[in-house]
Amino acid sequence: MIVDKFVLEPLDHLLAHLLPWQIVALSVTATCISIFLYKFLWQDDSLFHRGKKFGLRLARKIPAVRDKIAREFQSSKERIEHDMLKPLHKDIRPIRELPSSRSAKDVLDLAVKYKSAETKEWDKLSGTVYSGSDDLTKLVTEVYSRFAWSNPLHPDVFPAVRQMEAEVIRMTCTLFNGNSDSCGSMTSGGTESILMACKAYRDRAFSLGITKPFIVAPVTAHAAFDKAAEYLGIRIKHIPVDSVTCKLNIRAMERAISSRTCMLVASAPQFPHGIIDPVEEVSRLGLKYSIPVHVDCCLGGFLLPFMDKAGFPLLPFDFRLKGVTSISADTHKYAYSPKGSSVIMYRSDEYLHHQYAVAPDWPGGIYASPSLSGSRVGASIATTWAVILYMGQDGYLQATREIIETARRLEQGLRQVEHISILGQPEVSVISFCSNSFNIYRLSDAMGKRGWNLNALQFPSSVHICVTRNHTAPGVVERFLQDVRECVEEIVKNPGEKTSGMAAIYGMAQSVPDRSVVSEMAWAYLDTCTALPDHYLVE
Ligand SMILES: *Cc1c(COP(=O)(O)O)cnc(C)c1O
Ligand SMILES: CC(=O)N[C@H]1CO[C@H](CO)[C@@H](O)[C@@H]1O
Repeated sequence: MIVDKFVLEPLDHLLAHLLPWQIVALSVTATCISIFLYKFLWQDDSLFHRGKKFGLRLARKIPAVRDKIAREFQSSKERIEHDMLKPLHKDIRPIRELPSSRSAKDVLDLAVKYKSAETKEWDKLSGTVYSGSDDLTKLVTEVYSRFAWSNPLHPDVFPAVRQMEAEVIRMTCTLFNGNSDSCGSMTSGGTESILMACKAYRDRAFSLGITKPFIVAPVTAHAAFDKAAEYLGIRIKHIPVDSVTCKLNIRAMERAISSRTCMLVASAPQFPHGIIDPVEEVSRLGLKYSIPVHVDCCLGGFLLPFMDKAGFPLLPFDFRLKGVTSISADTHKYAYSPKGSSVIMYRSDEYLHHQYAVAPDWPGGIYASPSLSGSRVGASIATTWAVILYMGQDGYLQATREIIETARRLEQGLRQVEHISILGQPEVSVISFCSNSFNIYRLSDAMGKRGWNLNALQFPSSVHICVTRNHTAPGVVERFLQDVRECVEEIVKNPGEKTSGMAAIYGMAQSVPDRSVVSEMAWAYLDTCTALPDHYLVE
């Protein structure tokens, strides 16, 4: 009745003088406008965000802004080139064309000459080389030489490598308390492992009728998740972490979940601050909403499973938690195998099957591959297998004990340095710190001049050191702390001094509101990585 009186009657009255074709035309136009508005307003990117991007794009057209960006860009580019394109050796000329053949001895001599330009101070690196001990180098190169030509794409030709991969996967699943249903693949590294998990969960979501799936991950989750989202054409929602503990805000994660969520992510530990997310609670969310949970144990891979026994008890983080459906663990970090090796594990093949890629109709044959690569480095599987057997339970336990003890000693020492504070309560091997008194990147620059290679972090400005086996040698922690104290003392004498080097680049990059400018600078960095300019080589 009410509808009749207040809606339909006035509408009739309004349209009474229109011709039928006009009513049809009006309806079509109104429908089109509604669809347009709906599409314009309801996008994955909020209206506010799109407006901001548009505003920043406009701002770049203003001559003063454009010139300032160009100047900053040029000076960053020069700084990057200056740092990276130093000549290796005064009589090494870059090779640009295929030379005529040389003897193996000549080539090896030249390789050794190239190598001599690289640092030998591995105990001054953050992460990067996780062991590098001479006994491992010997084992790895001997095993490599025997498997140099193997390719697990052909298990019929290379059954040994097939079995080695199966054994590495099984040993790793067992280490993470997977039962006999657990399964997985070896990949070329943490990034590929994460990419594969995201691919599996995206395709699982597709199979459930979710057309635009998205990942929900803490903002501190590794950038490999952003890369995966980019490659896979899906979206990622970043969840903030607590500003003091650096731990994932679980309530914010729950609020971000929707019917389109294809996976939840927890890190154990996360790369920036070495903090373990509340994996148990993420697992519970996964069970509550029937969403798969990936635990990124890339860094913690071969440390966390040994920490209880080493005397540093942890809450459960692995397949013991019912909601955890996959785990990535890098063998090329704390399992001490050479780079190019990681394991992605699943609770059952129900998930793994979504990772596989099969082209059943290819004229080249029925093509099936488990992960990103087609042909794979069999030797990398063999060396990983060899290193794992060589280390064994007791070897990893001992290494974990030494590394965590070293990290705790380093943390305690840093806590005593004035003007520096540690972020959160580091639980594993990474310790991040910042300063309220000065620009922390100046400290990493000053330490860099003394040969120490720290990782720069942002939002908030901080740096970290990732403790490896090499730091466990006597005196390394003491030398590090001594250098930190001296550098800090030097810096606070002049806290407002103009920055240079990394400090300047990071300081500037964080203050740029238009993040696409920062991306372009990163392209300049990547371009430099493969550059062979002449002018740097004539000294
Ligand atoms: C190292 C790391 C990764 C993956 O890195 P790769 O360089 O591809 O091996 C992922 N997550 C965390 C927490 C890491 O530390
Ligand atoms: C314990 C360990 O791995 N030590 C290594 C540290 O790095 C040097 C090279 O700088 C190796 O020779 C050591 O064996």
